Amino acid sequence: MSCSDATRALARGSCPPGPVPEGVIRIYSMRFCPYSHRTRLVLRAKGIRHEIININLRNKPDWYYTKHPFGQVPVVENSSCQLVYESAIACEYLDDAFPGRKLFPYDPYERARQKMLLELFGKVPHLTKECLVALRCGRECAELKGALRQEFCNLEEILDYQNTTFFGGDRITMIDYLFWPWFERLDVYGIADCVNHTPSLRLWIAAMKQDPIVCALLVDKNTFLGFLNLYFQNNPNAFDFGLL
Ligand SMILES: N[C@@H](CCC(=O)N[C@@H](CS)C(=O)NCC(=O)O)C(=O)O
Repeated sequence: MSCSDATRALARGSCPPGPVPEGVIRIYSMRFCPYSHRTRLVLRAKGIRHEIININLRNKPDWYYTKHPFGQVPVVENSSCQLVYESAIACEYLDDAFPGRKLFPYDPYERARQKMLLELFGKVPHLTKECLVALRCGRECAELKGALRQEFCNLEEILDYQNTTFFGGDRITMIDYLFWPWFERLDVYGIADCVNHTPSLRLWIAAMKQDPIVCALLVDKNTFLGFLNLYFQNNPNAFDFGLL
């Protein structure tokens, strides 16, 4: 069993993996996917024994559609063949189903509040992706960046109002891990200046970078850029960039 993500992505024509061993959780993932990143952060934070199966999203194995109706990652599978998809739902499932540090608060109001924050965050994934695509295609993206800055201002207001380091209080909780993957990517996507006017959010980013779980999954910038270069050339080997 490996919890390293440095495995080649399975593509069309590959054999489906066997059953998930007892006591292990499997995640179908992609090394550079922010949604999978969320779920891998939670697996690590909770110390859950897991194996990672990477999927080639440009050349998906046919069998993968038996794991997810649209063939998206991440999907979590347990040894009873139960499948959970949608990253935020998979993260909540892992938090509920496994012992150890609880990432969502017990308090019903605080838990509801984290879910409201997740809704507030809702436009960020799409906007960051749109900015990336516009920049990579040489298109004007001032308007998109303006919209993203506005979303960041909303998050900044929350931090300022709460006067806490993290979104759930003074320690890292689920909501921070659910947000983090998009902030880790701002630099490689070429849009780090979108947080220039949100100092509290920048402090949060700095605090997140101190977290050992976040550090363990940080992707080296050149590897990420190498992936993006191949991805935007529609090269199906993009997903294995940086592997020997
Ligand atoms: N809402 C989903 C989004 C997952 C998603 O969009 N994953 C992307 C990779 S980053 C994917 O699987 N893309 C392949 C496809 O849509 O065919 C979640 O939160 O899990």
